[in-house]
Amino acid sequence: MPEKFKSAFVAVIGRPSAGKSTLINQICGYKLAIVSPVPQTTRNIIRGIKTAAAYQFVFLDTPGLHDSEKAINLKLRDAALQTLSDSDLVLYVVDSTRAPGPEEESIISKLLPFKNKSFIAINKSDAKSSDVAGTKEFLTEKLPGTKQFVISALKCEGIDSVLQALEEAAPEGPAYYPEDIYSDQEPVFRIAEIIREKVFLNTKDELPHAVYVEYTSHHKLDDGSLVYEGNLVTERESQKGILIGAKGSMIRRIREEAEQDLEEVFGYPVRLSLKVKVNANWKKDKQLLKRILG
Ligand SMILES: Nc1nc2c(ncn2[C@@H]2O[C@H](COP(=O)(O)OP(=O)(O)OP(=O)(O)O)[C@@H](O)[C@H]2O)c(=O)[nH]1
Ligand SMILES: [Mg+2]
Repeated sequence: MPEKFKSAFVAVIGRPSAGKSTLINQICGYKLAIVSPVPQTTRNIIRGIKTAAAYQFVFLDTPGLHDSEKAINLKLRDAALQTLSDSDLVLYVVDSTRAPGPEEESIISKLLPFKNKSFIAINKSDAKSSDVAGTKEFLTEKLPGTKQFVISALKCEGIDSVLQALEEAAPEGPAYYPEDIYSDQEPVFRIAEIIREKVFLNTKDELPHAVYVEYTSHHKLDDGSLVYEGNLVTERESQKGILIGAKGSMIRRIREEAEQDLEEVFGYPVRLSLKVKVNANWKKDKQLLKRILG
């Protein structure tokens, strides 16, 4: 380990769909956090660990900040905001394809007390609809002096400069995790997340947000594969029907796509046994929310 090893917890915050999870996956080199075009894909603080010769960063992927008074959204927002004060550095990801509106201003007002440890990543510069100049102008006015970097998380462009700036700003400190570790997530949590990603990618309207994955059990088979049993819990009977699909086609697709990703993530086959259940009130059940959102 070099003499002046640096380490930092880095909170990654921004609006839903800004590209926070995509960025962390690219930096860490693994699919740690699930990604989908549906806003509010991330529901938990996901840690992604990046270790280099001279530093270790623990990135804290957060649920996108979204103004809504619903219990689940308030819990997601509280969790994301808590990471601002808990972390050494903050990386604020801004979507340059969306005109900055009141939601962006609301995030900036929460970021202001942490301005001195913050960096801005203006994301999606590769997209046709990206307005980097307009986004820069807005951010320069609202957060003068805060360093901005133009990146494309998707195309892996501009990320090295962000890492360099974070390294310069990071305090000296020890590695918190062994160097070959890139995630501290329990396998059953990662499995549930990848199943949830496939729900987000294959269903639309309100359905993705109506679903959570309830873990039941898992066991290893003699051939080295893992069997995971769980339920996809929805809020309504009609949603249950959509999730099952004609002759079970939807649930089969979700299962097969998830099994394919899981084998890549774990290096051994994961067989999923999934049922669909209805619990009309899961989003209002405080104890359940505490269990699944942490
Ligand atoms: N064109 C383009 N699309 C991107 C880029 N980064 C992310 N996306 C897309 O934007 C969508 C949202 O990405 P996520 O990484 O899930 O965004 P997030 O900020 O984690 O979203 P939440 O978890 O909902 O808060 C996905 O469809 C990504 O493929 C980028 O650099 N360029
Ligand atoms: Mg996310």
